Amino acid sequence: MKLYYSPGACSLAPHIVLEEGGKPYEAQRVNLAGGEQRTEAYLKIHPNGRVPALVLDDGTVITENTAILPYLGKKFGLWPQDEMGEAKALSLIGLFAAGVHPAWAHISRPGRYATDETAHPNLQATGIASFTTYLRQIDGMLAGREWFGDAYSVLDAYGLVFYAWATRRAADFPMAELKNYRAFRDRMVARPAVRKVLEDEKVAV
Ligand SMILES: N[C@@H](CCC(=O)N[C@@H](CS)C(=O)NCC(=O)O)C(=O)O
Repeated sequence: MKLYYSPGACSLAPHIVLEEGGKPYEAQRVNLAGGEQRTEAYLKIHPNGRVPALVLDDGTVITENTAILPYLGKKFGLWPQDEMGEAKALSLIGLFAAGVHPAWAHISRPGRYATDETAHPNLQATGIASFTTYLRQIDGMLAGREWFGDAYSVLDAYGLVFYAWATRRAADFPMAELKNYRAFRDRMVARPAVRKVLEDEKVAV
């Protein structure tokens, strides 16, 4: 399998899962800052010009974390086996992809939401407020728990992405308050596969 990723982007989650899986895979960097995601060649892989994209050995492409993470999780035993566990996992992946990630995008890519640049500071302030609400919600989810689900799973790889993003703009967020999330971060970093990917991508959490 081949993962198209960009260092520190949401593709960090499937990258960690592939590393945890322990099977050979290829990680192909996409230069987002240089606009590689909008080249004709990359748009053939991901028509929306985003990472992650996962290319299977038969050439099939899977895009969207909501599909890639359950796919890899089932392959590598990092996905709940019971019906309710799966429903809860899909619920959290949906929240991460449709709520938390777009809140961040309001901060990091306001141009996606308004061409009028005078609106950007307002979009960013709104993003900071909603991302903060999500950080507190996630911290609450982790109270008294080791992992997001009943066992270590793809949810944890995805959950680490947002902690990493928050640390990039730590002054904007109540990092000191997020004790459960920080303890979760420490448990993640203690895992050799997670450490290896963070080192390979040169991502600080
Ligand atoms: N819903 C998509 C979001 C993918 C996405 O927005 N990826 C960002 C990086 S975190 C990206 O490729 N941005 C490049 C761009 O906007 O040009 C998923 O979860 O897979």
